[in-house]
Amino acid sequence: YHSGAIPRMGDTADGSTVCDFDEEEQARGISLSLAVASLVHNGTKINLVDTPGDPSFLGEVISGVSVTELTLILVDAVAGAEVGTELAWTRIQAEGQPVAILVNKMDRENADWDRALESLGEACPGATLVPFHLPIGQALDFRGIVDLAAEVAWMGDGGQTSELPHDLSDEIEEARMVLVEAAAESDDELMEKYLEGEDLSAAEVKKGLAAGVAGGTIVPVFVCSATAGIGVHSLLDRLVEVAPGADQAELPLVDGGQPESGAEAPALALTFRTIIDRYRGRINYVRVFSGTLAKGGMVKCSGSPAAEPLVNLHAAQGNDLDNQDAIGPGDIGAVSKLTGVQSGQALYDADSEPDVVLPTYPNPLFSMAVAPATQADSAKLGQSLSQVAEEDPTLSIVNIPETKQTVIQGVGEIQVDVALKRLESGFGVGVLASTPKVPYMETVTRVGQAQYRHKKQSGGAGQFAEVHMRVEPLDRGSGFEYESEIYGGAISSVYLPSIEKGVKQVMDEGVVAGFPAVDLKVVVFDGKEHSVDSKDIAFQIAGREVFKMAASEAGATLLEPIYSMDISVPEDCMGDIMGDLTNRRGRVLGMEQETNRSVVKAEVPFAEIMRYGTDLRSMTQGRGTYEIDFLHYEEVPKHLVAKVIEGNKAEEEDE
Ligand SMILES: Nc1nc2c(ncn2[C@@H]2O[C@H](COP(=O)(O)OP(=O)(O)O)[C@@H](O)[C@H]2O)c(=O)[nH]1
Ligand SMILES: [Mg+2]
Repeated sequence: YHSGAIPRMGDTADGSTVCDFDEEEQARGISLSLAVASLVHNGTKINLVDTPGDPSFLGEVISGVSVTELTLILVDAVAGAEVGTELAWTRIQAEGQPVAILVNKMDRENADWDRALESLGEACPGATLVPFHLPIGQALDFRGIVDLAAEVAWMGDGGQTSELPHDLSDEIEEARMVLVEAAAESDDELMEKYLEGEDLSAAEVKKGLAAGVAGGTIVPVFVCSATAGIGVHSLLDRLVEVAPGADQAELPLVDGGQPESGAEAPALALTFRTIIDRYRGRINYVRVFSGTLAKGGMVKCSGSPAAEPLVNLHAAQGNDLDNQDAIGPGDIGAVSKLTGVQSGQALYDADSEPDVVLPTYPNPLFSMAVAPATQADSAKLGQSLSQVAEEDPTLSIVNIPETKQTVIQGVGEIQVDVALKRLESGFGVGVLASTPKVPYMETVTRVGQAQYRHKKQSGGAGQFAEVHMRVEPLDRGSGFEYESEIYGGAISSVYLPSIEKGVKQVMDEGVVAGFPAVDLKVVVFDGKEHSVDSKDIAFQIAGREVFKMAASEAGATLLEPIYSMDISVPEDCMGDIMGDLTNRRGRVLGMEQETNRSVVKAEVPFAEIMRYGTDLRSMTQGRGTYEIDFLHYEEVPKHLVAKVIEGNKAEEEDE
């Protein structure tokens, strides 16, 4: 608004802001997905990608970082740096992107610049925080700002600079020295000049600051009141000067090279947000890295091999799309009606085949089992679920064969909750959501054998089959093997597949607690048949029964999935985390120190970490993060098997 890009300042209170246009966002009053807006300042176009703050939406932050040159972290001047600030800083650091910080809401009662700066120092370890602004007055008395690089003051929301306030001259001089020194330190030549006592010119200071910001050695701190419009103009002035330009953006190739750059190079873009709109169809937001996406051109996408024409290109301002003919290098826009293109994929000229490094999203941490609320919902559920998931690279829908459940997986609870709400509001599908079952499997632990005779002679045609069977354990991941050791024709070979069929039926249903059996070998070593009464069905039944008995003799038990975990917490939480991991039957493999955080590596049964996010939040006041990755299956400890069987029985009775 202050840049003139939109005629009226939106308000979250009435849902009129540009970037929170979704119904659910307006209802909750928070951003739930990333949004795009742009403005032109001093002849430079600035594309803004606004991301949600809740940790559930980490995927949106990763998408945003992948298409921008700098991250601006906003901090409330009253609260100072919060848990989210620290998490954002750590994350963006890891992504290797330049950061600037904006202390906003300086007009609010109890806003405090010094306190905010101090808290930022703690939340952003390792950051060289360099104030680019000083506030003039604060809280209810906040009247303007000093722009230290330009050495001017801006009073109120006026569009005019004014002289530096005399009563702040000491503070200004001190802060200016820090700024100039930071500029000098970013450039050897400037440093030499500075050490020789020479004054740096305005252009030199600017050059040094830009180098420091791009290299991540300077984290500029600005102050403003967005609603009152104080400090905004100067913030844009400085960003245009010191933020890396779009021409500095890099989209590296897998082989370590760089794609050709410039407007004439083959088009190469990254998609970073997909919306499937009821009226407008599929919309993909894209950032062009090199070349030009032009209307009528043919493009391919890293996710699907077929070339498609670019039919509709748009400039995007929040939810509003304006048609345009091309999106040039460095710019952000939207493409509609591309089938099969999702966020986090490369979009490129159909004649080229660049193998670019795509953003990597975290593995799912939170999941819910979903089932249709009614028969009518059941028909629509599958398709609407996959549409909801297609909009978000960190949401996925999986059918878990072990539990026969459909599960929606994401990063956090709010994210999954919002997705389920969308099913109701956007697609009119009612769903029942529940905590998913653990996908246990079953196996045997030793060699066991049994024999079974199936005989039916009452009325009509009789049935006869006798099978002697041995069951042996196999290595994890081997699956199922079936063999015959019948010599001399005790059972005709035509009946061997019948027995196998019977065995497989039981393996699907399990013999311990209803989970599929794996990693075992079945050997038929003897049996009997009858010339008239033996038939396929008789051997299937005998196969089923003898397998149940032999598997039980072979010490049938449960297998559970084990995940590797990387848990990052503030040092002072380590004790609690380690104790808690022990309670969860976790094996701690190691511990690493990263600045003021500790990273624990452990292997933990999935059953124990299904809601780890909630517990970690309370153990660390929200300051912990974790990642998980499926490792393998292991036997459930003997003393817990009965508990799982009980639990599963109870659930089945409920259903
Ligand atoms: N007093 C004051 N309120 C502000 C300022 N900037 C934003 N707000 C209010 O803070 C609330 C949250 O703003 P929003 O832009 O949704 O923040 P987000 O959660 O970071 O996206 C809204 O009610 C805004 O009106 C400011 O500079 N001063
Ligand atoms: Mg927002």
